[in-house]
Amino acid sequence: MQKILVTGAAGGIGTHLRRLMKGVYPGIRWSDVRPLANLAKDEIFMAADISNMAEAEKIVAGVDGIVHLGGHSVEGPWETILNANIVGCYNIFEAARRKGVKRIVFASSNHAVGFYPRSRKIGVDVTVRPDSRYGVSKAFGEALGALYADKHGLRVTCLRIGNVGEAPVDKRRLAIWIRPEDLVQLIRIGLDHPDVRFEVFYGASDNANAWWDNSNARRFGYKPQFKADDYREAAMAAEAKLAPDPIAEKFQGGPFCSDEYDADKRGA
Ligand code: 15L
Repeated sequence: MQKILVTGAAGGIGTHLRRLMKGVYPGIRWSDVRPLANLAKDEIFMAADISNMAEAEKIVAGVDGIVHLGGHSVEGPWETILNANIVGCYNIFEAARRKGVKRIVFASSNHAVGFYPRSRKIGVDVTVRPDSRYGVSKAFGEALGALYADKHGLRVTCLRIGNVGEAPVDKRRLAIWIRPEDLVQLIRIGLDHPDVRFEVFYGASDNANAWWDNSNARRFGYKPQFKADDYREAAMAAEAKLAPDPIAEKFQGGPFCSDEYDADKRGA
């Protein structure tokens, strides 16, 4: 892979990538609707609102691969999710097809499958069980990825990302945490591995309490370097300070599941 575009570059994950992917690919094009903090002289930035197709086409033109992080990264009102994550995601895939882009790595989320119980270990072949409008938008992005791979031959990797950070911050994150360095490893598999057609990987480090079977990523050579268990004590101390939330504690998506939850009022 030569020329790479990263959307959503001003966000948390984008900020990690600016540090960790510097020099890995020549002349990475960073894009966001917001300006980038501390733009270095050797960084290339193009502002774009990807809910506008013309702007999406402009940033996509001339690249070989895209890391699509752009969009709203948590639950939000339907209008917000619709524009940023449904229309915006469609525009990126469609612009990529029109402009002859070869690969897309799509930042999906654990919230596409958040309503699986924590008691169940899931692989990448399960039916989606979104826990929020945000999770639905990530399931939509995965479906778009499959369509553009099967019908148009784009090579697509969907990363169901857990929680990205330097350390897991509570009990749930002990299961789903990923260090930015391990995420970069997954992204590079999506951009470079010759056998990728359409793949789903879990974005998690080597976590002892994982709820996900990530053997598909390992089949492509993923070797996570970090373990959530190394931070267990601090994470459990932080957990002890949280208010009890039985619905969040039952399901993998945690507070995304208990937020607006009223199934019990309908006898479920
Ligand atoms: C996500 O998908 C969000 O983007 C991130 O902000 C976290 O909330 C994460 O999931 C999580 O589940 O912890």
